[in-house]
Amino acid sequence: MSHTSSIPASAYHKHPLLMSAERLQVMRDYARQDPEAFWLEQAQRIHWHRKPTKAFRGSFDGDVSIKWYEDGLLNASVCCIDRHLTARGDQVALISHREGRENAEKLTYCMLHERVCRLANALTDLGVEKGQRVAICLPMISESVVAMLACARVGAIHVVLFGGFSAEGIADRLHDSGAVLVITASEAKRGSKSVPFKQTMDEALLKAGKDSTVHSVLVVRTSEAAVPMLPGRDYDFHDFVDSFEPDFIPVVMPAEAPLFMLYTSGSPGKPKAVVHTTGGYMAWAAYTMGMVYTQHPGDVLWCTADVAWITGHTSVVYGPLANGGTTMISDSLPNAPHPGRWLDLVDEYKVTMLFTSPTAVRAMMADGDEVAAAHSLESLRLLGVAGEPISSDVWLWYHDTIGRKRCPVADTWWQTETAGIVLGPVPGAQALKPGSASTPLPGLELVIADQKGQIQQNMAEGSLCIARSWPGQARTIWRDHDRFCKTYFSMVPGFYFTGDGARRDEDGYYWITGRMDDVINVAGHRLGTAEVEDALATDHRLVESAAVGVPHPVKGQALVVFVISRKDAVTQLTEAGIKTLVSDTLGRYATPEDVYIVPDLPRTRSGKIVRRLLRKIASGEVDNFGDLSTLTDQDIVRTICNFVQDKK
Ligand code: 6R9
Repeated sequence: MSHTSSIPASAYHKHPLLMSAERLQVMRDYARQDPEAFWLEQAQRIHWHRKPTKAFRGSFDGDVSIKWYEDGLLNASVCCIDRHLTARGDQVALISHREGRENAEKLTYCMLHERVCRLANALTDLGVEKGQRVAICLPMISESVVAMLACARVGAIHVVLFGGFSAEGIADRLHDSGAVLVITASEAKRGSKSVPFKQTMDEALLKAGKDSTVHSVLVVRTSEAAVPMLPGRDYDFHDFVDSFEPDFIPVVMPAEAPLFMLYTSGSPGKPKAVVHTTGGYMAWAAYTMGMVYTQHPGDVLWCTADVAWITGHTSVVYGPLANGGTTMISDSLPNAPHPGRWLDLVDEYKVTMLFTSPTAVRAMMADGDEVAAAHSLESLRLLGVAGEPISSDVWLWYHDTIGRKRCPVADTWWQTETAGIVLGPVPGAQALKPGSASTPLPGLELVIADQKGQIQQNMAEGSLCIARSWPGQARTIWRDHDRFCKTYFSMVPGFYFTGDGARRDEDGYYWITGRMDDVINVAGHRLGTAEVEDALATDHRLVESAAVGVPHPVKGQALVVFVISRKDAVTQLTEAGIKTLVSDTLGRYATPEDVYIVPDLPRTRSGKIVRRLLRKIASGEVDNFGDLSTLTDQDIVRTICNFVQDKK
């Protein structure tokens, strides 16, 4: 809420390496006056085999063409590893904590180099060539970081797939991306549960059948449990990889060569892979992470995101390593085996910067203040969040109880498509407003458009758009440039439309109001309601369905589905059956919180389902539905309300 007063930068200890307010202003002015020079200067944060002489070339109009640093040549793994070997080869680059194992694995830059090179040799031996796609589906273990960097080293495009996807979801993505090789694990532990990575991958490959382009599967054995291996296709990761040479000459890539693609839910329909390229992305990862999470000597950055999301790519792997920092990963849960587990790890590994999701903060808050009070948390100097809106009370709890009022909280707004932080405070250089994602980083020009697409000045509320390109901007949707143009550039012609609504206040601070399309955000995971409805439509006992997001105290939003059952169906639909159908088709993360089997749905005269009403009803409202006169059948609202109330 904007009425919470702001906290001045002077409220915190000013580390000598932090940027001053004056310097930040100089950067903003420079970026505005000479963007070309500004972005060429930011590109110096990374290592180039041939330095670029141009920054941006392209346009948001018509066929949308985006190119950055076009004549530059580089390799992303060199930016993240080789360039640090002389100055800090023995510094820890990666701390990998595994629940249930005594000591975390600590890889120095030299060790990381060795592992990445061995895998790069192994990939080459298996025939992986530059430009080909390699799918990575791993838990949060060191091999996931090594795998991404090894792909980068050989010039292959990595496609990291979330371990929570269903076999069908994985099969679709393998098919769409045309992946030739898969790197996966035998299983993963999530608290007391085992997640069968290899089994799901086998099912996915079986579904893909003869259409599959995958010729090899590397399997990291994460436990003693037996795992079926298909001779000629499956390889034990370490048995195979560890015998290769620990050196590999990086494949030098043009700046605009794709580095990775990442699937994300969008509007409408099926998930799409956004494509990020090497030069712009690397410079952008180094810049955005350097501005907000500046690495000071001795810093340990723990970003708790899964590597399968953009936050994992930029804030766990590429950003901190490009900046020569120490990054930490862990496969633990925030409150298992006991509440406060993540705080134990903050103390144990002397984490200085903790970057997590509002959902995790709310979960910690629900554990009670005593849990936080029982920890030292003295190592922390900066806290951060991203992925979903954080309310001012949760922000203040994080700030006061975890950060002990000593650590600034950086609420950063960004997207898979932006690849790095767009809105976020520069710690030490500006005031913080609890619940606001602050202001754009220098070089970014954000605008708010009204319903007609008119750009609004000063204080305003509307669609959040970006006026000019930035180096980390997604270049296209894999094999569907048309969809890319339509999704992001047709709403407000000439501008990138983010899909989010926002309000800009009197100080130019932005307050995100939420998605404006049919994307919902469950515990920081993007989910398209149309994806859920498509999954449900495969059951022919169902006439129609509507999926909506409703507020949830911990997850931010929860998925609720309404379905109409076919009257003549031989077997009856059940709520449990519907939940299983969604989780089998999309993945466990998409399991609906509630399912209501109803006789009909509220519709307008033109037949459109009125989701606004369903959202209200599912949130427990029983009246205040506003004007219902446009509905074909007003009684249905009362009928559905009764269904929901009966269940509660
Ligand atoms: C980084 C990431 C992007 C969507 C985005 C928005 C929501 C992200 C936010 C936020 C409010 C923040 N979002 N950060 N909403 N405040 N600080 O999460 O990428 O998974 O692509 O999600 O998440 O709705 O459009 P991604």
